[in-house]
Amino acid sequence: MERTLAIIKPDAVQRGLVGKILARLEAAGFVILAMKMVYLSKEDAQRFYHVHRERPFFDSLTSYMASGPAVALLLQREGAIASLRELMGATNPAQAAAGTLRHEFGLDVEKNAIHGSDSPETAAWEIPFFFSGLEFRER
Ligand code: IDP
Ligand code: MG
Repeated sequence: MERTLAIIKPDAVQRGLVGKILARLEAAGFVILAMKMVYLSKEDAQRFYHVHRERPFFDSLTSYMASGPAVALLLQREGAIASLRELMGATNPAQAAAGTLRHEFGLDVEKNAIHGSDSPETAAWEIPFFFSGLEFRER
């Protein structure tokens, strides 16, 4: 079993899509080990996305991630990291395959509804960014 970190991003929370996205994740076999609504500050968002600090979209991305509440999820499944990336679809919803979460729920390349860790190393850093060991147990 593998674990990954997902975030239902502020655009999706704001449009009332939390329940629909959770239903899609559960239907795809992900077990929710931990979940909470978070209000990232701009500084929190800058820390979370530090790998993108040189990108032209960094300032806009981090302002957007701090623009309203998001839902952080610790998900478990066999092959969770790759499976979630596949279910999410391409970064740009306009290029995401039909049936993917970003195709269905994303607005544009920035406001694309959901985040998912992109590798085991990233997941190992992103999971404790949001969740302490007191907040989940192996299942
Ligand atoms: P990913 O979320 O599919 O892994 P990354 O390239 O890691 O995509 O980018 C992180 C986030 O930054 C994206 O999910 C999206 O919200 C935002 N982003 C990526 N590329 C662009 C862009 O070209 N313009 C604006 N925002 C972008
Ligand atoms: Mg990424």
